[in-house]
Amino acid sequence: MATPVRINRIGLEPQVYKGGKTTLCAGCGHNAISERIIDAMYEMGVPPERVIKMSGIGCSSKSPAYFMNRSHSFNSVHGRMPSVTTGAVLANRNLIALGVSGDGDTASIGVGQFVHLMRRNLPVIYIIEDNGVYGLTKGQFSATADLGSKLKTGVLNDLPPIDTCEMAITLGATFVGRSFSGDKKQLQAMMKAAIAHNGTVMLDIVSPCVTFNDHEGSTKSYKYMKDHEEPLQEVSFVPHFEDITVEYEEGTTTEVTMHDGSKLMLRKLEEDYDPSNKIEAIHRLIQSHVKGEVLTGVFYVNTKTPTFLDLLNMTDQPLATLPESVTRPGREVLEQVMEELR
Ligand SMILES: Cc1ncc(C[n+]2csc(CCOP(=O)(O)OP(=O)(O)O)c2C)c(N)n1
Ligand code: SF4
Ligand SMILES: [Mg+2]
Repeated sequence: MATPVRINRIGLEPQVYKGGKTTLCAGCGHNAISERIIDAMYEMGVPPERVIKMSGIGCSSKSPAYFMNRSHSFNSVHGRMPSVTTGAVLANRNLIALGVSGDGDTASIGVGQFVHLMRRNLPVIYIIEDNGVYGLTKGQFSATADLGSKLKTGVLNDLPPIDTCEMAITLGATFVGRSFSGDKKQLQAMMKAAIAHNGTVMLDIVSPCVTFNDHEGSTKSYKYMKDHEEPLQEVSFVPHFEDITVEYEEGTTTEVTMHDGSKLMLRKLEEDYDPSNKIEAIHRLIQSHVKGEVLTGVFYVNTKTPTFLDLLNMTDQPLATLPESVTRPGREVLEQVMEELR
């Protein structure tokens, strides 16, 4: 008997969400992240044609070629993905923007663009595939490399790192978390919640570079992450279209209702943590650096802040599909404007 074909809620097979064959190194964390994106998009039943895959330059920025072949894709200039994505989303608000960047692409050359994207609450899922090095240009330290981290050549990093999650929370991103490419369960749940969020999602995903930064002395290696990852919560996600009741002991779980009615369940592991409290989020991140831990989980969620599209009072119909008669002022209007300026 033939095996029944698995389809999602919009009738698509998992195969449809796949991309081209990866050309990244075998074992690169970025490949595992692509797999989680494929699974999350399939499980959430996202129409691939509505997704725009945006990226900059780097091994990480190449990875959109390895998932969701049927989606739109744009490989921008190094560090410039945020502005190109902003333009695309403003032109067509029906698109689901998924930006994939690297730690170099985001925290070095692209840091100015990153900062301004984070303060706008544009609906976008911004992923940093964070390996602490410039993988594509042969493993120089990036600005997220930890103080004292060692290169394969023995060179020590003598600068403190930029914590992109701290920055994103401070600046105004409304869904911020950190995960690890090797933590399948946590990453998968966070990715699905990211798809359900309406606003700026910033996920920093530690993603070891097996070729240049996976040795003893590196703080972005698989071994280091296995030894130092400190999950803040157990993250589960119940999509709005699945009628599942999750039973937890009273007081042990924080439930966040996402924009589409999905539920994000954050099961407390050690103490009370309120993901709507910005100050607490920053405090825990700073504390984790002092303790030498890599804190993972959902640090901050805010489903109330208006998005950039609301702020600009954009029309419900995407600008890109409005007829010229509506978007272009006629001669009379132009003459009136000229008259007013006289
Ligand atoms: C304007 C510009 N400057 C420098 C480069 C060289 N360059 C290419 S990729 C890269 C860094 C990539 O690092 P990261 O974003 O961390 O990606 P990874 O390869 O580690 O995934 C650099 C400096 C470039 N392509 N363009
Ligand atoms: S060089 Fe590093 S980041 Fe680039 S594909 Fe290889 S393992 Fe991945
Ligand atoms: Mg990198």
